[in-house]
Amino acid sequence: MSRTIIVSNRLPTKVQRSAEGLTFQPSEGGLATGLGSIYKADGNVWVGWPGLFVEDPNEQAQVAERLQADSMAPVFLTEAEIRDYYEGFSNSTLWPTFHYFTQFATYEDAHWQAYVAANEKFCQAVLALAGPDDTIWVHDYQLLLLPEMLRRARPEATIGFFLHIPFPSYELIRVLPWGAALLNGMLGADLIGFHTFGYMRHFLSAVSHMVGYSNQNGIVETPTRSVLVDAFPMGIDYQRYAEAAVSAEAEAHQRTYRAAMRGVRVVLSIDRLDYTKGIAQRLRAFEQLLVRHPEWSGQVSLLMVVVPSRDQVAQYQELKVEIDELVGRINAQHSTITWNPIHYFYRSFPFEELAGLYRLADVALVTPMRDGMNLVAKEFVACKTNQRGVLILSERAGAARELSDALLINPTDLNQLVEAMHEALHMPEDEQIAHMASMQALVRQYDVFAWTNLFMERLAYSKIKQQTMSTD
Ligand code: GDG
Repeated sequence: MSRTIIVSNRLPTKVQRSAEGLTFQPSEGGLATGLGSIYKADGNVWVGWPGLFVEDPNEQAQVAERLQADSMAPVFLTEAEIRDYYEGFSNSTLWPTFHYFTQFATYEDAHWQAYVAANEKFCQAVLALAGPDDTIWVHDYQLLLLPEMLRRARPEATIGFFLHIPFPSYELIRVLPWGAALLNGMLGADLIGFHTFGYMRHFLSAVSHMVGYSNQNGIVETPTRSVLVDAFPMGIDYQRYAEAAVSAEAEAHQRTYRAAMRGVRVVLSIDRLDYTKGIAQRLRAFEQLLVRHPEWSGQVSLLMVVVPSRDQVAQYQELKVEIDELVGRINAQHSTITWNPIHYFYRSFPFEELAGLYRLADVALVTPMRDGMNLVAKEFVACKTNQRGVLILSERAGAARELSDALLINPTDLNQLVEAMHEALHMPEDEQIAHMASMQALVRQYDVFAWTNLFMERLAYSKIKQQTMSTD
């Protein structure tokens, strides 16, 4: 029987250490939902790091046994691997480079060596489970070398790769001393997927300049195989968000929030703490809105959720300080006894409360400097079941390619951001409904299940094509 093996840096279950011992919490992430029907099916498995350091072999066995019952197989990382492969090469070299933040990128040979070794470790974990004809779907920038490693060991396997972050211009890739090796790593796959055609074009151009393989209609010809490259914009579980937004729980949350806000309009901002998300720029723009359009003073509040992330990396710690200071300064300068300009939460909310916030918001401010896709934009759209509300969206988020009915802005252009907020808060209801309805139709149709099916179908097709070509 042929199996499907999903591989990503993190497993879809969060394992944490508490006073009572280890706890296991299923992740609510979009990827886990979308791939749930695949990895939970008979014989299939998800391979990845459980997200914490486990040293004791007995404890490792206990974690492995528990995860195995839920179709998962853990890859345990050492403290040095977490530091050099994960926080180092993945999050301090690839993440900033692929998001055009080269000023934050480090180029450490030791981190590169750890990245190669960790990819090899994931490879061994997959090989321990995979048969020669299995389908393996590898995810994201932490595992760029894995497709080629797997290909060498399992030449007949069907291997797919999907990148969740942007693929930048060739000019950025060639800055990396290991650029060609990374491209060759990805080319071990039969199918390589990106969120947008733009990222796909950047990849093809980098491959042609740095590896010397040309392509025709997205098919890269290597000396031994052809590799299909395509765009698959990732969706969300639309139904789940739409239903959560009208649930009794979300309604109760929304009612409490509304009463507390006393008629003040709400601009919502939700992100992981990350310099790519444009959080500080957003705060400055909100401050300018109050300065340039003082009529909004006392009438509108920014509700900002920042989810803690990567707090071991220096830039993230600095960004946290910057955000804390900006919020403090703006609130100190503008608040009144009865009104707070910014409600700032540095934590994550349970799913139903999140749905309540989406439902409450008059405007969602999704203004990343760069973002592979951005699912928050799509979740906001799905939760607006009465079709009132305005999405302000950065043109540099992958989601902007699909959600062209949003108010699209350049996040560096502070003036544009200020005026977009002003316009959004003034937008007549019939206009809001027209834009929201057309975005909803799109987000509903191309949901995460459609995304998964399309990728798996194309992967199967790329393999059949490969086989017909080799027998011709
Ligand atoms: C990467 C790429 C790409 C946020 N706050 C809370 C919460 N969230 C959930 C959101 C959303 C998810 O986190 C964030 O997803 P994004 O897509 O916005 O961003 P990244 O984490 O950077 O994801 C990105 C994605 O991969 C998929 O390919 O779109 O471009 O960077 O689902 O709802 N969830 C809960 N409470 C919170 O407070 N429960």
